[in-house]
Amino acid sequence: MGTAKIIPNEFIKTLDLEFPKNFYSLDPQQLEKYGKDWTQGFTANAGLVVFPENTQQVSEFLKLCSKHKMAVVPSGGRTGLAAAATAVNGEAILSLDRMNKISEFNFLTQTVRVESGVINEALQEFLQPKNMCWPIELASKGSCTVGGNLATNAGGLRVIRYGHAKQWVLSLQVVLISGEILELNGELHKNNTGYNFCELMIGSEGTLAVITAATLKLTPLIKDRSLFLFAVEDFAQIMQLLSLLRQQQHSILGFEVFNSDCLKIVTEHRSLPQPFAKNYPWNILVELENTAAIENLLELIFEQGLAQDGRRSLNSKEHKLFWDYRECITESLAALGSVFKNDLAFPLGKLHAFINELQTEQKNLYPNAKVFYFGHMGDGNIHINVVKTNAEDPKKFFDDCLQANHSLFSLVKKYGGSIAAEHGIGLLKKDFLCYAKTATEINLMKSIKRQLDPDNLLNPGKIFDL
Ligand code: 2HG
Ligand code: ZN
Repeated sequence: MGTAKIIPNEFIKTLDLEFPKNFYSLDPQQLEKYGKDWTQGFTANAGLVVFPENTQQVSEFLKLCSKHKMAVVPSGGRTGLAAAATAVNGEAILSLDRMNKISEFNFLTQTVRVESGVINEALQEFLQPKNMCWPIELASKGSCTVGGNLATNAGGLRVIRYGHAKQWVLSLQVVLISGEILELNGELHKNNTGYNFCELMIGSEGTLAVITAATLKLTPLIKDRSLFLFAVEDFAQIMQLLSLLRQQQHSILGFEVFNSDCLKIVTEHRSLPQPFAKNYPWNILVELENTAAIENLLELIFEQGLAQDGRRSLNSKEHKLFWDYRECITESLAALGSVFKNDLAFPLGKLHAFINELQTEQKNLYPNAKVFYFGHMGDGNIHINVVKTNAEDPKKFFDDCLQANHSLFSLVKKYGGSIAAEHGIGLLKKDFLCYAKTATEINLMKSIKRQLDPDNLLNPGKIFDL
């Protein structure tokens, strides 16, 4: 942990006098815990952490921060992988942990109102008995919060069917750095009245306002679903398989891909059985809606030579096992040692050529490290994790990977890709924003930021430096 910043006495005095007991903590363990997210390579250096219980307290606290020019890092479940929720300069952490109420569920409007500290999985558990869901499903669902999902415009395992978080929001409550509370969009499905501030806030990584509550759109839970696991020799088969499913008008709920190295580390880390008699370079997890229409899908796929092996999950135990192969990749990689994350997106037609070129280049880019390929490839999103076991100097490994980003992102640009598909920019990628946006676009983003946060107090240094 870095050296904690000295918080001005007057600031602390106001907290003691005007805020509830236990509103803040200066405890070094708490500062370490709340000072960073899951991103490796950054050291937590938080000045204090506050735990408001309602929007009014968030507003009062931001007013105080404005007055004292205290920088603030909004903080949800801290599962982010771009260091957008990491404090590196003695900022105040504004944790939304205590704002976790779910209310106003409504069948007529198919919406639910939540405070932003609600854990994603707690929301799904609340909705399940009603046969409804908020279809943003993430491997980190047990820890990530709805507020964090919205601040980062989270994607996850169901984007192929449902899109990103921003598509599932009707209205937002946000607090500006001035303390002003805004209710954005008034729960309207149709509201073409100029610029859409609700959309602007979603994915702004806590740099424009603090999201305190939202009215979320819901969709019926699909119960009639089938899960398949395929093994293929050649990446080309993956896209052919997806194409076949689409030609046959299957409703795809998930299309996840992971290479054999990922499968190996998950089966080892979690002591899981091997799914197939033999290992193949790529594995594909396919979830489809409607069991009746797919009785002979496996036969058809084998007949057309689109997979070397394949299984359909036959019961809930297998269903969980198949998903575990995919969902446990991140934790299994973390257990191996130092991990450097890349989260890239491509037009579907370009993904294969990009992977081919990267596989040829990877030894030069990442000497002495192992590269793991997995992701939501049905929507063009690939997570490329570079791993060094027992790195003697993790900082050097991290810096070398950052340096390699220049070559990697040039390649991403060549294939019309994005350097940040779903994890955002945060601290991790801000120096590479020019690979994603033009100078004009970056300047426009900066002018919006200055307008809403003139003193650069809300999550400063995230996405870009002002
Ligand atoms: C996932 O798809 C997450 O499981 C994490 O986005 C990806 O660990 C990663 O790189
Ligand atoms: Zn992902």
